[in-house]
Amino acid sequence: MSEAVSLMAAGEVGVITIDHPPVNATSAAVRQGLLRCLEELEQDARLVAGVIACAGRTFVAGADIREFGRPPEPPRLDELLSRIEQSGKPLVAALHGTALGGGLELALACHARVADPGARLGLPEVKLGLIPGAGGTQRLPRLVGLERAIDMILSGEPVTAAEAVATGLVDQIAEQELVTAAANLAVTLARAGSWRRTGALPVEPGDAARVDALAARLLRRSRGQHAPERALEALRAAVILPVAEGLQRERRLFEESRADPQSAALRHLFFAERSTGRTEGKAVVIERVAVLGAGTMGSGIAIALVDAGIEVALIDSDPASLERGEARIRDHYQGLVDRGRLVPAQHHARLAQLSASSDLQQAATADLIIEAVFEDPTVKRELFARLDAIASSSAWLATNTSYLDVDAIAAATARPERVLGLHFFSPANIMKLVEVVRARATSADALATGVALARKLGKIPVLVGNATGFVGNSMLQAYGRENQLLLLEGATPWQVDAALESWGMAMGPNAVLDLAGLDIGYRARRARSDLPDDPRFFRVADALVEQGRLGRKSGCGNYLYAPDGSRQPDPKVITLIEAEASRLGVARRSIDDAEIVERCVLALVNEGARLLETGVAGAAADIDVIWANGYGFPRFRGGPMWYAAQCGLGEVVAAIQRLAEIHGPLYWTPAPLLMRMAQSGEALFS
Ligand code: 3H9
Repeated sequence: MSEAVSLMAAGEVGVITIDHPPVNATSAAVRQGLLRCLEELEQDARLVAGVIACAGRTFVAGADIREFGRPPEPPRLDELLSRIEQSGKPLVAALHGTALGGGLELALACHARVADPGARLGLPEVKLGLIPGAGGTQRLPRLVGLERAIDMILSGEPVTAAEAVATGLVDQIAEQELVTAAANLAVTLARAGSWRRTGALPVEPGDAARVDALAARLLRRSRGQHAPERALEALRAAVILPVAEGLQRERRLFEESRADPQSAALRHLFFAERSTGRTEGKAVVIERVAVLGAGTMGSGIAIALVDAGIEVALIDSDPASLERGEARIRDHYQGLVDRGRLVPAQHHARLAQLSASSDLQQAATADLIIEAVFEDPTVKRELFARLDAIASSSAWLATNTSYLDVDAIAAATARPERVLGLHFFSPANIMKLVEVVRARATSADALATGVALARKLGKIPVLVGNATGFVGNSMLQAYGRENQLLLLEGATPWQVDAALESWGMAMGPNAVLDLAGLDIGYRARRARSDLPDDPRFFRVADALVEQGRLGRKSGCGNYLYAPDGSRQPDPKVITLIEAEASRLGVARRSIDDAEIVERCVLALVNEGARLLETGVAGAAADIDVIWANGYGFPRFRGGPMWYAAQCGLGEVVAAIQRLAEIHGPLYWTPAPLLMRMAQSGEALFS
């Protein structure tokens, strides 16, 4: 087996190369190899300096995340990097691809940094519930100042090579071959006989008021998470403590974050997001897509496709709707130009990829047709029946329905094996999640093609089975049902929202209903025959619609909206809820926040378990990915199923049974899968 790290002489420079696919993470073998090569380099009198570079697609993209759950193997990365910093020969990091986390920390410990123009550099540890643990919080502020370091570390967002050179994070952008450029700089440093040790530099503390405001803003954004708070503490230590003590403080805080259940949850999602959408089929490359329906969803999908370099024919039989959709897309791109995020040439190229027409025949040359017309099963079936005669025989047909039966839609065509669901979330150009729906006849190649397309769009595809609402919306129905019952029983919409938001949900369910438009669910419920025979079911939402309160778009719904979009509680809503509760004979009482969270979250878990058992969800991790990426479930809780596993399935079942005693079995019969697992001790996650 070839070594993960090797040393080769290039003239008087020793080039240390890390070759550890896929992303050159600093696994034990890499750390050991680096130490060995460093010692060889130091002992070799012919070599005056060194370069640390990587083979493959990227410089080190971080510590090996898989190792965090295991006992550490020596040498520790932080100790190795301090050793590198103290080396008697100058070392230059040659950065390409993504120098992230422990990778950027390795570069910071070197004596200079040269970057490929396309490199990106960052410390994304907070996204894994961690803080940089190998000197990042102490060395980065010494190079770029406290304010920029806070920005990079608390946001976790990477910077470009150009930004890095402007802030002093890297010394040069390579204008020639990267390793040669780094070697030349290393020789220059050796000849000069002096080089900078990052740890010896002072920290530029910046303007205290500005730094405090930035930190407060970033902490607000990461509400509920522990890692950004810890990272800030470590960064502040860099200003007041000598570097050796600062490094110790960082290490303690890193270890605390590594042991924090929030980090385990975030690491679970990291791997879960990369494990979804695995299929046996063979994906076909999609170059041209017809999007049918130019509404909000259709135009959002069109933008996502255009951004990925795909040619799009936007088709809508209603010329006015087509015009509005096209205008929406043009406005979107013009907005990017105005904000300097798109240069005119790119703007022109994007628009050139898009055509708009009222003629369905324009779909004839598409590799894939995505239907995004309104949620009416008859309209959809008729459209698919017409597509057979128009679409090329090799074209795939996808529906963007969010809950209708994909089998019924596929049955309208003569090629059901080429029909699948691609359930995008709104706004489709922003939301990462796509449920790739497998109907009865859908072929493996159709699924693989849908998954590959979603990945090309930068989305996270999750394979799901064909059941009303698939995975995400089935669970949303259970969650929404509890919200609605809590309202009848005595909670207010703003209390429910506040309780769930402070638990970590991005937005409370009543604010979400207002945003989406209460009439959407109202219409959908009327079209369904499979809903529980329960007069309380979504009764508050329905009563709001019947009073013309449709949500934000009508200025009122669960809340009252000011023209600037801000919301406030509306006493009329309480009157309406009280009237409905009294009509239905529901006794009202005071409800505490813990009950709100317990009932809404357990409703999700129980429904998730049912979907898992019936195979509509392929894995517990898939459910977590769906809820974290499509429904604002707090990532630091890992998703509903991870959360349930952490609570303990025995506890979860006991809590559901307790709720059944109070509220009856209609909604609170524990899913058989949960019962079995709780009894046998089998785990949801291996
Ligand atoms: C850290 O560094 C802590 C230190 O401060 C302190 C230490 C003491 N480890 O994403 P992709 C795998 S924390 C292990 O599909 P892309 C990934 O699972 C770390 N495995 O590719 C996948 O495996 P598979 C800070 C990793 O091109 C394969 O590589 N660093 C790691 O879309 C390809 O990944 C980060 O948080 C890892 N660090 O994106 C960076 N990274 O093929 C995390 C990736 O079996 N990584 N894998 O599914 C990323 O952001 C992206 O992977 C990257 C490439 C941008 C690098």
